[in-house]
Amino acid sequence: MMEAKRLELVERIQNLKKEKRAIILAHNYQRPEVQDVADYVGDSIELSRRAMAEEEARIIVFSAVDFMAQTAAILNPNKKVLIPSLGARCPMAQMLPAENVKFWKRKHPNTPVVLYVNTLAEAKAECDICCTSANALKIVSSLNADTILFGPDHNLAWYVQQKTGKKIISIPERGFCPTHLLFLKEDILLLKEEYANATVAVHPECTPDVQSTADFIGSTSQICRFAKESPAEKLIIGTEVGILHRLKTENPSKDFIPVYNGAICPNMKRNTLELIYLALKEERYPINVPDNVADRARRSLDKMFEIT
Ligand code: CIZ
Ligand code: SF4
Repeated sequence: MMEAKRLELVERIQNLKKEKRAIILAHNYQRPEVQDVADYVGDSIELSRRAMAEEEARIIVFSAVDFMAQTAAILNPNKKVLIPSLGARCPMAQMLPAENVKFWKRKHPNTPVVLYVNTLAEAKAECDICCTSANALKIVSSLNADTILFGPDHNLAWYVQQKTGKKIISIPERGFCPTHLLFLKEDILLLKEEYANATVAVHPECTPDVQSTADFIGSTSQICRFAKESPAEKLIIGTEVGILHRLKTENPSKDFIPVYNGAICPNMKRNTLELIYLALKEERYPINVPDNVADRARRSLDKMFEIT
């Protein structure tokens, strides 16, 4: 985008924000110019909690994908939550509709159901407790059961099974993030040769093969914290490349090497500066979760908060 055009849009966005008592929250995977205009950048749960803390705000522009904006709306029933692009929909969340959760529950009665936050509200309403990739181990360990139904990410399920020793039944059998599937173990091994002493940090949505090469496995917020606290000067990063903007901004003296530059989540990138401007101007697109669904989904989220 032309610099003059960008500055003009940023100014209009700032004016509308004041006029409408709005705040902009952007996920770690958002475009750099979107992260720069946001009041906060973080993972979906951090941002939802941030929205809860902003008592004065009337409007929350949640620049992320569908399930994340829904979570923010569920946790902030008295605020208007807007998503800039209706096309920003996470394919992983669509892999486990509520009907399928019910099917698996019938198949394995009396087995607790833990759902990753990457699910739509109707699915969350069907589970016992939610988790994020940052707290999945803690949540699963806290349950008084040896077998757990867990979805929709098969790779995160594998990670949880390895670390907790519990039997994890992955629902659906092979749910995945198309973007994190782009990382290959071979690419990481080559980068490790090229950048001697580099530390490898990857997301648990990566395949077990890729996870096996990593020095650190964690959510986006955990990778950001690790990058700050680790003495490593060079870090090889295996998650969506949007995170590199935040990593470089927060750690200007360190080198961040993406495992693969093409690991772009097209859904996340649908939110642009123009659409954020239009979201504020026209108060579009409001996220509406029916009360009965929101109440049940909130219960699953609250149970997670009680444990973490
Ligand atoms: O909850 C989020 O923000 C997700 C799904 C990604 C992450 O690891 O932070
Ligand atoms: Fe969904 Fe993967 Fe995109 Fe995250 S990066 S929103 S899990 S498709």
